[in-house]
Amino acid sequence: MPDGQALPKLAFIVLRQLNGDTPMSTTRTQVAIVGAGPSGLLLGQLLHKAGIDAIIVERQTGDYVLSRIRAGVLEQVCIDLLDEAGVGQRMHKEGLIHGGFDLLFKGARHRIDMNKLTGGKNVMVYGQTEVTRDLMDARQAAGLPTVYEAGNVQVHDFDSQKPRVTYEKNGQLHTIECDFIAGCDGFHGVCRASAPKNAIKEFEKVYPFGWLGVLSDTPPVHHELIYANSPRGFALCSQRSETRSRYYLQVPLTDKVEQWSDEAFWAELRNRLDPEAREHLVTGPSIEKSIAPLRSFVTEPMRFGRMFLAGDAAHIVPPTGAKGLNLAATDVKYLSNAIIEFYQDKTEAGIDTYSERCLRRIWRAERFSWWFTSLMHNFPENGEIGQKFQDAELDYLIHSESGSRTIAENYVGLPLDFGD
Ligand code: RFL
Ligand code: PHB
Repeated sequence: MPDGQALPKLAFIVLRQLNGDTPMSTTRTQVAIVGAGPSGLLLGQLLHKAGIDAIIVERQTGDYVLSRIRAGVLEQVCIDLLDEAGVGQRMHKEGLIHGGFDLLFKGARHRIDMNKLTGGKNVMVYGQTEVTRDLMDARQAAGLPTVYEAGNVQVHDFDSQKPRVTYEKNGQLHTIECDFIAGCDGFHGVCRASAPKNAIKEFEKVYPFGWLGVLSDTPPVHHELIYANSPRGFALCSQRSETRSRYYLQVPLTDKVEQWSDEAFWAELRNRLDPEAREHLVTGPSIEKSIAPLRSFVTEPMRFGRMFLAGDAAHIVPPTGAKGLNLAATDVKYLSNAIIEFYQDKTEAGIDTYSERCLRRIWRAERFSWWFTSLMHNFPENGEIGQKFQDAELDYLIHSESGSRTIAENYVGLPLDFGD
């Protein structure tokens, strides 16, 4: 045999296996969940509440998963689900209820009173990091299995009654035999990539800009969120608590985070705000800074035999309107209900309609996020007339009650039975 070091790692493992000296283990569970982001963890918790076993395999460490700063706004449907999963206590204590948000354009701010316009509905400002931490803590407290740092995760035989998930850890090859695979592994995951190419259709729009986000331990500039359309580009003033702010700026896709000093960020944010906000803005050192690309993306269908996709594994929305995590939560609700019905009521009805039910809700949220993104961002290719159209639409929205209600009811989230 040639020098083993010259062989690719995978081939080396295969050879060791053939020689019979690679340790292997096989475990059995009902549902193998790939990905320990909010979708995978929430699914695991809801299944556990119903007495269904699941193992989660995650390729990163728990700390890494918690270090990703993402969503900040939860819809009522998501809040209810976290309560149902038994992890809502801290969220109710620390989360901030918001009944409105501001639209800033042509240098002036206008409040959308979501609460009044939707008959009493609100959203909750509570970071995805905290949601994830609450779910992780609950999983650990219940002694439920999560495999972090699982390498080379692969899904097999999901077109049969006996699907399997394999992964490598500590030089060992592990197999999980299961009834179902839940692909909760995000946009870059392995599950969607493993679906047969002739059975999957993908719809995608990539936007010609990204969001530069800064997290800072400074009091928020305003008690509610401000979405700003300025000729210099979009800006968003969000928050995580009364002492922690989250701000975003529209930046060219070619920008690198290293090019943006804290000073440059604050100066540009100030430029995009109204005089009052500019005056109230408290700046400080960033504790996180990153650039996220924006895309609209949907996979159809979301079921492949006994493998289901949920959350960012199946769809991405641009973050304008804060729908991503909320959509992931409703996928998980439909999926957990379908799996619970399968075991408890011996029916496959929920499984058979999973994809269709999710996609109806997903396309509505995709449409809203695309529309809100198109309304609020600067598109130089549309010229001055593009800015004029945006200003006119914003002017209509804030002065027409039906216009304001349309944005409010989409922002708080359409009811689960909308259109049924
Ligand atoms: P995640 O969070 O990406 O988690 C997937 C997990 O799967 C793991 N993984 C694998 N594990 C094993 N084997 C493999 N081969 C694997 N490949 C991947 C990953 O390591 C990861 O841990 O998807 P999930 O759980 O579906 O959750 C979706 C949400 O994270 C996402 O939709 C939101 O963050 C989107 N989003 C927002 N959503 C909201 O509802 N409200 C908001 O205010 C909001 N703001 C945002 C956002 C997303 C943003 N970015 C950065 C894209 C703001 C931003 C800037
Ligand atoms: C956030 O706080 O991260 C956030 C809030 C609202 C959005 C997007 C992101 O629309």
